[in-house]
Amino acid sequence: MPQPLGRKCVPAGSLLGASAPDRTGIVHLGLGNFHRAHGAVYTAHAMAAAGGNWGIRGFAHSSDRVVAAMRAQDNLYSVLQLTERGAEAGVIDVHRDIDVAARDPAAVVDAIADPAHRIVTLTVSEAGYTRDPATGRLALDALDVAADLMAGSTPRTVVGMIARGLEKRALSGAPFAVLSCDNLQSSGDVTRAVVEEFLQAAGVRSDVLSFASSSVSFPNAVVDRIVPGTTDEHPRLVADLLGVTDMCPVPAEHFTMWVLEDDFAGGRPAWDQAGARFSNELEAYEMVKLRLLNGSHSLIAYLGILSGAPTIDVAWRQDFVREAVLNEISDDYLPTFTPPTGFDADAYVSELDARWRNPLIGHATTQVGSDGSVKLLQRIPDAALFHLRRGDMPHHLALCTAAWIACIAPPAGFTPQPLAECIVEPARGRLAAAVDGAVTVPDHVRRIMNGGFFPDALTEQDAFTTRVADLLTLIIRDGARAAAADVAAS
Ligand code: CS2
Repeated sequence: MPQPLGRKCVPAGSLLGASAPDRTGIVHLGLGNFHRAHGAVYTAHAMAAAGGNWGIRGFAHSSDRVVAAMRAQDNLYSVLQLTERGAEAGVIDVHRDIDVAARDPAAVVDAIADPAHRIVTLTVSEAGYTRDPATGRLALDALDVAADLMAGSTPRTVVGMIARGLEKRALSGAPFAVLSCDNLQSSGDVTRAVVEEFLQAAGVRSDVLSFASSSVSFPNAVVDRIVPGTTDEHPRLVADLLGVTDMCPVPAEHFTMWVLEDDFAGGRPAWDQAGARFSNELEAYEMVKLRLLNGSHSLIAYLGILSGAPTIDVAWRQDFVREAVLNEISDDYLPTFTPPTGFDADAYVSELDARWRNPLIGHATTQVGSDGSVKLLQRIPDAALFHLRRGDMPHHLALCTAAWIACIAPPAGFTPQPLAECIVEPARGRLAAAVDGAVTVPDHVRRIMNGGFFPDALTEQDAFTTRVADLLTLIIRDGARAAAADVAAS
């Protein structure tokens, strides 16, 4: 019988990097699988290389599942690397206190205010930044943001917690960095903007605002590692590989990448000695990652869901999906940006091919397809506008938008594959309200495009809306494959 993983039972040679000291230096919000297979692993390796008091004070957003499982294992867990050559597992030991933010948001505020903590890292997903899709600014009208802005309230939103923590920390004046590890363009700049908008709307004292601008840094960063959800199979694999029972292992691919701006007001772990890259070409790396990987991922996911493919590798192995995605990369994405120095597009795309086809990952198309209303904002509008403003039509970006609508807000009379119901989409209700009473597919699409779900600059482009409506009509009438064929012939 395998023993439960815990401080007394760490299989010899299985520790990845170093154990963190008891003192915590990082507050992390979002204890999901991505953080546990990405930032936490870099931090463990950085401490093995160069030491430092960089234990992590972690907060899950609202679910107790991971926190309860990790606590029962002295905050340890394993990362299960799934490659085509087989699986490997290693143990991570960098989290010290862990909690659920929703249960005690004041504890998050206090942790951020504590001068011992010098970095706040975030994996809160695109939705966690509470931005208005039409303007990109903090959604001041959203109920949860408005509630957080009330004087004396305990903040519940991520932005509210960071802002109130920063306000309290201004008393000590201890500098720190807020590092977004989510798939956002200009992630640091965006995070600074929403936090400062919150502080201004909350009417904080001017010394808090000057503390924010002089002593708090918000480095931009690009993160990359495909990390699916944990299934019952993963603890079994860990038991086989390490001989211990781990109730919350994290499966992940072998590939991992982190590119950051070196702008940490309170210091940082030696992440560079753990494989992270510090670069001044952040925007170029962002374009590569958010467009070529994430943008393509969305198209694979929605075409996959519409054709009944449960996982990315199954979707990707369909010729019509591969053809659409490869053309999306070459025609719609690559022309829109200047890549980083030395970037080799062919090599990057063949690496993507190997990553997406890995059958052991089992990355659910519905996981990638979830939260499309916030994810697509990073993946479609700017690239689409690049072409539309030149009078060209980005057909594959229109296809991705149409496929998303077909899955999430299908016109009356069309029922997508049952998989579509497993997509988590916070805007589902608002989308349904927007299309209520639409009589034709073009009307349906127009109501979504003009309904505040996309930036105004894109919704002004009638030709794009028309192309999305045409493709949605084809999806409904003849299926996703036929719509992709129409795009291929355009
Ligand atoms: C995916 C990402 O779910 C999604 O939207 O595109 O989570 C993707 O797997 C990661 O960004 C890879 O680094």
